[in-house]
Amino acid sequence: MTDTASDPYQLARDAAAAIAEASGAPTHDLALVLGSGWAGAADLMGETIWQADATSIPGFRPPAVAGHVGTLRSIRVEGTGARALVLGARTHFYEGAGVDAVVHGVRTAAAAGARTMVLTNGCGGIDPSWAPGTPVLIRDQINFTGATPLVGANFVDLTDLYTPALRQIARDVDPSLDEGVYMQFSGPSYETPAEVQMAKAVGADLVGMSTALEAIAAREAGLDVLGISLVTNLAAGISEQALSHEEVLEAGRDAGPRISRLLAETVRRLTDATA
Ligand code: 8IG
Repeated sequence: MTDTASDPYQLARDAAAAIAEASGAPTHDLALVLGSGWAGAADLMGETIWQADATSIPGFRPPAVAGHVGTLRSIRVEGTGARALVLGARTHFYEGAGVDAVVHGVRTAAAAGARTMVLTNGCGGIDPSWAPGTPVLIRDQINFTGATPLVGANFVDLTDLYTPALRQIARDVDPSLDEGVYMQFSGPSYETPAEVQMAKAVGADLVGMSTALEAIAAREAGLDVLGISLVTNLAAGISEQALSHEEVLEAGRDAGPRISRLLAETVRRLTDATA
């Protein structure tokens, strides 16, 4: 099947070719998705060689959420010279565009040559010791969407979905980083307090509306995956406070300097290790 309209992998190859052409970089070494609160975090990584509105590249949809910036960037990583493809926004499952649209950025990164996918997000925290603004490394995940990007008898092994060696690099950069299990809900409502208690009972530490489907697609494509969540709010019922999108944006702004340094230094070290 080579028909772009019906083959999401071909659409990703078309997108990668368009990025190569527009950016002047025939391949990229790694890619990052910047989630809620992470928009400024790529600025310290290196020099932006190219940037464009994502909608100028095949298969990318305009962002649906305030605070998500739909920009694609090609960055030359400071110190290592590796090229990083930065996806400044994601398509969420709750937009109803289907799982292929959700994982298009990941498949495009793989088609562009990336070996490593860094997935970031803003999420709710279940551990009350994680104040809003705390970054947490994703150790494992629970895909609670009822969906998957995989089709057919494609039995992808997810035992070490979040590559242990990459987590170690992030912890070397920031030894105070905790790790947790991320549970992807469909959204777009936040959880009820009862759902948060269910998530806790099945082993989740973080609740959100992204990342898990993307991580599966990344692993299908053979990429190493690093996931970092920014706890922007305590999950519903964990604190007295009701949840608001403003709270989420504010926590991201306040955490900016710390997570920017964490991301930039982690990317520098992991491109040092793989270059
Ligand atoms: I930012 O508390 C953010 N995204 N499901 N729950 C879910 N998604 C989120 C939350 C949250 N906070």
